[in-house]
Amino acid sequence: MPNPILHFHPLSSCCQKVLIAARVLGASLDAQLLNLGDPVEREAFRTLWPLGKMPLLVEQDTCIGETSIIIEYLQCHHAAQGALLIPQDPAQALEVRFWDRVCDLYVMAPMQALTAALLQPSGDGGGAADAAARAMLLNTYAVLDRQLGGRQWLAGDSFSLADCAAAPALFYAVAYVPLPASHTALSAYVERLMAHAPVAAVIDAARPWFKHFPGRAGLSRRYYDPDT
Ligand SMILES: N[C@@H](CCC(=O)N[C@@H](CS)C(=O)NCC(=O)O)C(=O)O
Repeated sequence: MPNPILHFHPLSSCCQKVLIAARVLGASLDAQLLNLGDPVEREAFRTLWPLGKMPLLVEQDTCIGETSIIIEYLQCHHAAQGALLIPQDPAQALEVRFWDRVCDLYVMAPMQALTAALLQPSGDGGGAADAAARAMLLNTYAVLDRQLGGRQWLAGDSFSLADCAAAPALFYAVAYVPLPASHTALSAYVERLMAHAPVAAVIDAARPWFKHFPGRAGLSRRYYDPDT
């Protein structure tokens, strides 16, 4: 059976979430580069997936959208023996899914809102929506910092779906709103995430594209040097 096709872009935080998961699960995908900035490609993609959002997984004639659903699908149908990102125990699975939602809705979404504001024709960010997104990030950082006290990963004892969501969302979010120095557990967690091999590989593959990230000025020099 052919591999499922992942329509993706290496710079996209949502796509990175699924790429990290695919590595952890040992799932083989055929990656199809998607440039939604190209109007023709965008229109063609919308005929396949009217919601117009990436990533999209296509397996034979079935389209599977939404990062968390794609990851659960990969775990069910394409994971190496024993590889898990959502625990089998229902209570543990619920905890993982909860923190995945927290990262998507309260880190990924405000980070995307800040990116979208910079992509507006005025391009200066600012404004009430911008302030709300920044406040949401700071509030979520505090929640995550509390959760991470004494823990290695966000939910449960092992790297999970929640960490797949957290890694790219936090990577870009801190470029806009740095972590407060008092959040030592969260800061250590971000370092741990970035050093984790599947995350490091996906972030590394995105390096050539960081020059197109509207918040690039806030990225650590480790990842983006404006002078090169
Ligand atoms: N809730 C969706 C979010 C998907 C999403 O926002 N994707 C972004 C890339 S990170 C996208 O397609 N943006 C292009 C656009 O909105 O036109 C998921 O988890 O898959």
